[in-house]
Amino acid sequence: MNISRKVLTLDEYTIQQVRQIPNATGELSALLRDIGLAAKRVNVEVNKAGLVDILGDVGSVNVQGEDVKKLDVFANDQFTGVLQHGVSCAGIASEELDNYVPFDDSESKKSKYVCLFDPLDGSANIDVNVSIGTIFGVYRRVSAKGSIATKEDFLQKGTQQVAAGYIVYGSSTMLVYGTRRGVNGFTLDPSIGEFSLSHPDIKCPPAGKMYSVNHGNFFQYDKKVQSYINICQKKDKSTGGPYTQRYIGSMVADVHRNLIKGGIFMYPGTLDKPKGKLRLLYECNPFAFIVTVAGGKATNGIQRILDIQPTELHQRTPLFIGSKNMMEELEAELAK
Ligand code: P6P
Repeated sequence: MNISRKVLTLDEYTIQQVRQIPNATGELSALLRDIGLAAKRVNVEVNKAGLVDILGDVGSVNVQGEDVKKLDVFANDQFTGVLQHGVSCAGIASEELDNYVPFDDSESKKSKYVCLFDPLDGSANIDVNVSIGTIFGVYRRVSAKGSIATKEDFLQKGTQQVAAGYIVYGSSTMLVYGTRRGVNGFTLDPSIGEFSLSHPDIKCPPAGKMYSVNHGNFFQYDKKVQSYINICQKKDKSTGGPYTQRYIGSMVADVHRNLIKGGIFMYPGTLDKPKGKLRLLYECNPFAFIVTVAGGKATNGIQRILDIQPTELHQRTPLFIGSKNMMEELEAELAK
């Protein structure tokens, strides 16, 4: 008897993937389910952040030199905890932690994946109820299974990701993840407490009408970047300009919107920060993987984000990411 199930939950979908992929061990699917569980726990706290004394700074300062908010710490602990107590992850690296954390228990050491994440990106927006998010990337470890994870496991090019995703805690809570087989979006259904497949096979529209950049830094940008931003603002039948400017100041929200509707997000280098602000390993690489699989592009202005060989965990990179046609317009401007 074939029981029809209108909407697959994240768990059902990931298990279906295991059934469909020959020789799949189910480890990656189990890791994604672990992330979904942590996301549900973080979602509860994010949704009540204004009601309980969970706001406000812990008083400590993280490796980024930013005041750490209690939700950052909570989220970091949730994602670290589910991955450490699961059966699929040999270690993690997090924006909130100075160094990577290899899991030294025997079960974790047998795992073949490591995970890097920004547990709560955009946390400065928590106090004003603007959408925030979690970003993660999953790599097959390069060190031997059974041994303790090493730094090389975490310093791999973005092309080596086996999966990447994000959770956006917004008007609804969505978990979006991609593998080489495609990108799928799951919306949290409060009635059953499960992420349910709401956006199957997401494709990034090749053209869009929105550009996202912090105009406050305009005069610090490279002249060619300024020139592209001017193109975005000009009426021009060939480009469909002028575009609408949308910048939330929360990368997950901005890039998610552009992925679904089409658009380009830019965090260029500035005179003060030539490498920009965003982190390569756990902010730019996961989004570059997702947007590229969905048909878009992502560069640092010179090369593909996914091709950059990392040298340190918290290194920054300029980021240009979004719809293929818009990215090619930008690249033409940068090449002049
Ligand atoms: P700015 C949030 O702090 C964040 O890391 C990203 O989520 C966001 O896109 C960016 O910084 C905003 O930075 O300098 O424009 O405020």
